Amino acid sequence: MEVTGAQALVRSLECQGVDIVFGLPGGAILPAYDPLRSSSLRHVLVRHEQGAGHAAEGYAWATGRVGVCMATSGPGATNLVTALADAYMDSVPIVAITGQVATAMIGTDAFQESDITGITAPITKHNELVTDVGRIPAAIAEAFHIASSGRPGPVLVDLPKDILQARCPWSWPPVMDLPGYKVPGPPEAARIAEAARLLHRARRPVLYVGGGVVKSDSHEALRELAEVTQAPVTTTLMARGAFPDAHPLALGMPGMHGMYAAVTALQECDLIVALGARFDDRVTGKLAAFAPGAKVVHADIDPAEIGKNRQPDVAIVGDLGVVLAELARAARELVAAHGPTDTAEWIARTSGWKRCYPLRYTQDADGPLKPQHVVERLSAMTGGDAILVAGVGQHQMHASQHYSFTRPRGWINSGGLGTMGFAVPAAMGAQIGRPGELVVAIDGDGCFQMTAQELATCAIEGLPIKVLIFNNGFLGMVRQWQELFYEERYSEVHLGTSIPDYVKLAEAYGCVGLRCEQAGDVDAVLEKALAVTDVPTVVDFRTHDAEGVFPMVPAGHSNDDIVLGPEFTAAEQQAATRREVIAR
Ligand SMILES: Cc1ncc(C[n+]2csc(CCOP(=O)(O)OP(=O)(O)O)c2C)c(N)n1
Repeated sequence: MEVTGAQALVRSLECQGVDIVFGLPGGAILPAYDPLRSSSLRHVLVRHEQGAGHAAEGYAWATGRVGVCMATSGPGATNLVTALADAYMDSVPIVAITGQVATAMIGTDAFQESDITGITAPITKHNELVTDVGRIPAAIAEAFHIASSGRPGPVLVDLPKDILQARCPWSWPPVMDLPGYKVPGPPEAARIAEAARLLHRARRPVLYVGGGVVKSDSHEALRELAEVTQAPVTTTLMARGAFPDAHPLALGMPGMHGMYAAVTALQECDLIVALGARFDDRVTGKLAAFAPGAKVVHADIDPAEIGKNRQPDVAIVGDLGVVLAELARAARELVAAHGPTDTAEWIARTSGWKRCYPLRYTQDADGPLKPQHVVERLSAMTGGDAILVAGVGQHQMHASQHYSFTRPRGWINSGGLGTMGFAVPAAMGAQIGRPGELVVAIDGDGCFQMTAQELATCAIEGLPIKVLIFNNGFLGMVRQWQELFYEERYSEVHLGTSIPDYVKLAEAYGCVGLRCEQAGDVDAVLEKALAVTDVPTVVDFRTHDAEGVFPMVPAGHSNDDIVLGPEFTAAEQQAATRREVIAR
C-alpha cells in the first residue's frame, strides 16, 4: 500500500504509541498537519514552539514516556532549540519533528530555511535530515529508540516538504539500522560485588542519588539498598522525590543550595556511591576539594560520565534498574553472612547536623510574605503528593528545599541548563501526561513572563494547572548574587511587582487569577486555587523582595565554605564550620 511521506510520519507516530503531539504548523511542515486531522494523535496547539518543546519535556518527566513536539522550518525549528538543549542537559527523552524546505532548495537560503540538524548537532543525542521518503518509518522508529534507550535524550527528525509530499510503500515495523549505537548490557557482576563489599565495610557512606534513579524507575531498589546498608541518602536537584524526604536516612539536597547535612556528609564521608549522578559543579563546588577522604563507586548507564569529573574506585556501567536491584541483593547477602553494617555513629552524626543546621527562615505574622512559607504550606496541604514544576531561580531552590517530596516523578525542573520559562509549558505537558493529578508550577515573576502565553493553551485545553508566581519584583537569584558578590550594586534586576497585573493577565487568558500578600491568607488562597478543576489558576504571591536562598556555597568555593545564612548566629556558623553537633 502506498502513502505520502506525511501519512507515513503520522502512521509511524501512531505505531510508536504516541498519543500527544505539542506543536505549531507552518509552510514546510504543512503536509504533515493534513493527515494529522484524521489520525488518533491528539495535537495541542501551543502559542510558541519553545512551549511545545518544554511541554514535551514535562510530559516525558511526568510519565517516563517519550514526549513529542513538532514545528515548521526556520524560526519554528529554532524556537525549539532551547528546549532541545534543556532536554539534552537533563537527559529527557523527547522527539522533535521539524519541517524543512524542499530538498532542491536546501543550501539556497530559501525562505524559512535553517540548518537545524547543524544547529542542534551538539544539543541532541541524535538528529537526521531525511532525504528519502522511504526512510521515514525507520527514521521515526530509530528516533524513539535512541531517545528512550540508554541515557535518554532529545532526537530531532528534519523532514523536507517534498519528502513529506512524495509517496512510498507503507510497512511497519521498519528495520532499524544503527550500527554505531550501543546500549550498555548488564553490569559486570564483579563490580557489583566489589561495590557491595565497599558499602558493607564503610563507616561513613553516602548514597549520592541523581536523576538516573528517577529515569530508570529504580527508587524501590534504592530504598532497599539504603535500608539494608543503613546508608544516608542525598537526592540531587534532578532526583528530588527518588527517596522520600521524611525518611530517617534522607539528607535532602546536596550542592550550592543544599542542606548543610547533605553537603557536609559528602565532605566527611568515607564512601560515595554515586547512582545516576554526574558530579556536577553545582553539587561538588570546587572539585579538587570535594569529598577529599571518600572512595567512590560510580554507577551510570553512560560510560562517558565515568571519570569525567571524579575518578571512581569502582565503575559500574549499566541500567540502574538492574544495578540497584543487584547491589541491594549483594548487600543483603553480605549482611546475612557477616552481620549488619556499622553506620550507627555516622547516622547519629548526620542526624545531629540535620537537627542543628536545618533550613531556617522567619515568617512574621504581619511581616512580608516569605516564599519558604508558601512552599511549606503547599507541602503540608498536598501531603507532598503534588507534581511540582519549577522555573529557575530562587523560587526553584525554595521549592526544592522546602517541599517534602514523597515520590519520584513528582518534581520537574530545569537542572542542567537552568532555563527560565520552563515551568508553565512543562506543567502543561505534565498535566496532559498525568490527567486527574494535581500539577503545581512554582514560578518566578521573571521566568513566568518568558512563556506565560501557554496559559492560553492550557485554558483552551481545560488543564487545571496551578501557577504560583513568587512575585518579588526582581530577577531574584541574580539580585542575590549582586547583593553578595557585587557589594549590593544592583544592575538591571528590578522588574517591579505591578506590571503586568498578573490577576488581570490570568483572567485575560481565561484562567482564574488570585492574589496573596500576607502570610495569614496563604492557606485560604491555596485552598481556593486547589479547588479549581477546569481551567488554570494563577496566584500572584507578593513575596519578600530581599529574601535570599540559604545555605549557600559561593560559586567556585569548596563545600567546606558553606554559609548557613542570616538566620544563624556567628556562633552557630562557627560550630557548623567545625562540623560540630551542638548538644541540646
Ligand atoms: C533564559 C535565561 N535567562 C537568564 C538566566 C539567568 N538567571 C538565572 S535565575 C534568574 C532570575 C530569575 O528571576 P525570577 O524568575 O523572577 O525568579 P527568582 O529568582 O526571583 O525566584 C536569571 C535571570 C536564565 N537562567 N535563563
